[in-house]
Amino acid sequence: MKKRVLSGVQPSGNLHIGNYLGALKNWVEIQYDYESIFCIVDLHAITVYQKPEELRNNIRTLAALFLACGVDPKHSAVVVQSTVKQHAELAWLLTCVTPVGWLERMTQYKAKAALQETIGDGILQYPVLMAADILLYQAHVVPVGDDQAQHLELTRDIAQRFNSLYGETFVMPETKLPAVGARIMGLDEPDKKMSKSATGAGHAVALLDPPEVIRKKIMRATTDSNPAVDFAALGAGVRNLLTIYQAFAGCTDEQIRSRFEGMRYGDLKKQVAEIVVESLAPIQQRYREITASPEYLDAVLEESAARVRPVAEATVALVKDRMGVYSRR
Ligand code: AQP
Repeated sequence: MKKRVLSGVQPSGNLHIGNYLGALKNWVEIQYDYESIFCIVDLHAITVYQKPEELRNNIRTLAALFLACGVDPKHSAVVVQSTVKQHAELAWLLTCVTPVGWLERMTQYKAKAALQETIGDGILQYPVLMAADILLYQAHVVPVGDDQAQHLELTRDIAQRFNSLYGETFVMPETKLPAVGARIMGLDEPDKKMSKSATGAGHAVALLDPPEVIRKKIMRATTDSNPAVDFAALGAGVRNLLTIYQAFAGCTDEQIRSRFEGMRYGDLKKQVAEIVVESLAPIQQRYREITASPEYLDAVLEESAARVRPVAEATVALVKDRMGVYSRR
């Protein structure tokens, strides 16, 4: 039997090349080696206020983008988290075995909490819900960008704690990071990771940005005061541009060095912009085709949820039974 892979993205804004290189590209490459489940985690998105109409649209856009990037719905399930109610149910059951101190230590919690006037409980519970997503399907492998590595560590801790309290129940999931592109930085602020919720106009290249917008954003990317690429003294901005090129081109460190050593920053940026434009063009074309038939997207989402629901039901039934929570005999 094939092992299971699970990953997800929040419909919290425009999908950017960091999400693509850190997660989606990897999903597409490994999907046939596993039984694959890819989630649109809308219950995670609402841990920070989302305008309802925007959220509704973002969910559909994200589902279409999964398919446009190459997720094959005949093989891989594309699941909207809130349509399989066991995600929320298991999250509560796991909350009850999770020490609050573990959650308060999460760097993403600290960073997000610092931006809010009132800290919603959902922000604290975010990683428990993520643990529930993964453990619900007994996933063996979770391909993510490296900002999520700490949450994966926590998922294993929660699974281990549950297993030691109630007996062997959960599979221990492994984190799978991409070899290149695990952390793409903001184009305007190369010391911060590229993020959907950042507001700077030149921060991120969105997967649906038109070619002229992509070129403009990359040509304006922050570099440093050197005139040309020097591998002995790479600044964060230049390193980020080289990583973006390498991840899209799929070339080795050696090939990158021989192509770009000594190249003026303006020329480097032109080459990065062109490879991003070229790589995103087929995704954008497929996206237009997919969104031309909304019924197709609804059918994929409904069929995917129906396919995974029996696994989710079985896990929750097992967990409730292990914990002694009421279940009909
Ligand atoms: N900058 C990044 N580089 C590489 N991978 C990244 N990922 C996110 N940012 C980068 C990976 O993309 C997947 C989906 O991310 P998410 O939607 O769950 O949320 P996030 O990690 O919090 O990403 P964002 O874009 O920064 O969203 P907001 O601003 O809404 O919080 C994950 O696998 C993540 O690792």
